[in-house]
Amino acid sequence: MMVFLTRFLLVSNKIKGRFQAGKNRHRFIDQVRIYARGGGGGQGHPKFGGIGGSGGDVYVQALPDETLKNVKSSKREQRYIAGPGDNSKARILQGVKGRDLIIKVPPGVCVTDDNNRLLGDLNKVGDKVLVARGGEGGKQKNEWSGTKGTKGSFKLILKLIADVGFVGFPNAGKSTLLKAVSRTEPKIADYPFTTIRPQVGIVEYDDKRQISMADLPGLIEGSHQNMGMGHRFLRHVERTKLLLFVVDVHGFQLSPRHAYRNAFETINILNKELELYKSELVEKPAILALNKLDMEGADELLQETLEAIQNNTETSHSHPDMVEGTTEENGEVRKPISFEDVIPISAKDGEGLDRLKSRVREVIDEHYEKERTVEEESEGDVGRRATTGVL
Ligand SMILES: Nc1nc2c(ncn2[C@@H]2O[C@H](COP(=O)(O)OP(=O)(O)OP(=O)(O)O)[C@@H](O)[C@H]2O)c(=O)[nH]1
Ligand SMILES: [Mg+2]
Repeated sequence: MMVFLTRFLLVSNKIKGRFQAGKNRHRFIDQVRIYARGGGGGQGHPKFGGIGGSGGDVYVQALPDETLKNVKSSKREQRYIAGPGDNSKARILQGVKGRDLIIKVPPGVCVTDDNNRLLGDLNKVGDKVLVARGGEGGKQKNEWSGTKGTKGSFKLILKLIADVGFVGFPNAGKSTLLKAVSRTEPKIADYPFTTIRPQVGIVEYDDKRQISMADLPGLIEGSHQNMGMGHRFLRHVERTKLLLFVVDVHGFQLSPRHAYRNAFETINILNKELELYKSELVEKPAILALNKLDMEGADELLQETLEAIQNNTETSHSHPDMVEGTTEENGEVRKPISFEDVIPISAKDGEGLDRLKSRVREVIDEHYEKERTVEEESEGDVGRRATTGVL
């Protein structure tokens, strides 16, 4: 009894610790608020018609090897103010422009204003967006006194860019899988919330083709409402092209106080969490990996899970209205994800991983193929229209 109790206390302390770690100490910064103001314009020189220098601008630019941590200071809102334009002087009639400021961020950051209006997506190194414009230099039009720069508060939000995003409950084996298929060394342990920040690994195929995969902290029931590690990590799957569900075929129980969920229930809960967070997420191509097949009794559980998935797909196909009509209160999803494939694996032993890797690649390639066709078609339209115009 003592042994059991101590074990229980240890486990629950670890869970508690994880929650807190996520909140405070090792914070992975993926959102920062900043204040930016363009420099003021310099004074003009009415006597000689000299024009003041314009104020410097503030840009946010994606550059390699940057993190949002570099942007964040201890202050609640970091201030970025560009340099003022020089006044026009008798010797130098055209005032020199104020110094521009560049806020350096990693690629994958989107910039919004205070009302969450998107100003720009900085997807590639070099992409930049203007957030505050410098004031005009003094000239006749403004009675020779420079104008103020624009100002405002902005949010810099990091969304990881990876081809594949791992979605799963804690302890399902997501990090073990990432380690098995890439050269990354994520932390792996037998308790929930081992992973507290997203990590991207590169999977290289025999022909050197590379696909990036993001291991994310485990989701739990209520993640969309910011439970557990919260939905702040869910946004990282928004930009992935494929969702890889990693599910322990034995199901999951967060702690003795929480309900046990079998693998099929786990899949539905994940489905629901994604749908409630953003319904488009369930439209993304998805593959289901049922993990830990090396353990005893796993085969039977696998059969049960496969049957449950099969029945569910059939029901939703034959009674689409019924499924659409089910409410979220009774715990059912409105739109069951249709998986491109369901693959039994053992992330630990490597069983099934080759098949998983090649299916992932096929689905991603299909995705790129479709994107290309769509692009070509729309370019074709432009081309045709242009020709018609000439005729
Ligand atoms: N037997 C067996 N154990 C596995 C397998 N995959 C993972 N495990 C074990 O399951 C536990 C959890 O694995 P992780 O890879 O840390 O799980 P995770 O999904 O990343 O968990 P969080 O980071 O907490 O969300 C570890 O003890 C792993 O060794 C598997 O295929 N078979
Ligand atoms: Mg992990």
